Amino acid sequence: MKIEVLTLFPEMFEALNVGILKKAQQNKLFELNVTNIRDYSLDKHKKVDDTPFGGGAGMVMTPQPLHDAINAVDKDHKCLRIYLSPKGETLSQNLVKELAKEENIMFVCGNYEGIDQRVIDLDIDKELSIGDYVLTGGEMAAMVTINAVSRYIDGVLGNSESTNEESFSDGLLEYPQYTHPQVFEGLEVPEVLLSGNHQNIAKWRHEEQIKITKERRPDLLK
Ligand code: 4FV
Repeated sequence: MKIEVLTLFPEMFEALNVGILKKAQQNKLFELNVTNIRDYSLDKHKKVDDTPFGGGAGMVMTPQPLHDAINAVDKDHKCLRIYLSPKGETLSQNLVKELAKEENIMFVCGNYEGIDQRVIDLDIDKELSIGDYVLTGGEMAAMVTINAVSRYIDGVLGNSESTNEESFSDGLLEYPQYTHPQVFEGLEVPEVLLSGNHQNIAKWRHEEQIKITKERRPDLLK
């Protein structure tokens, strides 16, 4: 998978160059290219924002730098072009799995009050939200999405990890996890997990999933 990111703050994406995502890039499991939108501004002062028509607080990103950056980086429109916005479809594990099937994805990160609507109309394929709150910029939303999607790229998770049994993978929240020591601060690991009886362990884990999901996310059970 090739991931293109357009942002005013390329340095923020250094956060993806650590841990398993760094290793995955080194192993060429996916490619991450980050472009500074400001490099495409034709303004003599490299301006990329201006006041909103109709008044209102804050600034809006001007269309020319964005439009030119998008079409220079993705000249043949091979990318699924995603703009991060509270107005978009809310990210979910199912949508993550769908995005993981794409060969090329471009994340366009707005800042300030957002971007000129004409860029969305002309150049964007999908608006995507990571939740019902407002951020100062789309960069962290892009990183959250890239992180979640990358877990579904073959080879990114080691053999010991899997996307099979985790929250939302079967529509339920995940069962509680325990590791060594067997007793910690006087609290013991549930006996069944020490039994070696895999059928009973699986039964206990599913029962825990149902219990936790009923308590915390009954909406998932519908
Ligand atoms: C956001 C979200 C988000 C809105 C204006 C960036 C900001 C600024 N993106 N999920 N929630 N974006 O708040 O994705 O341009």
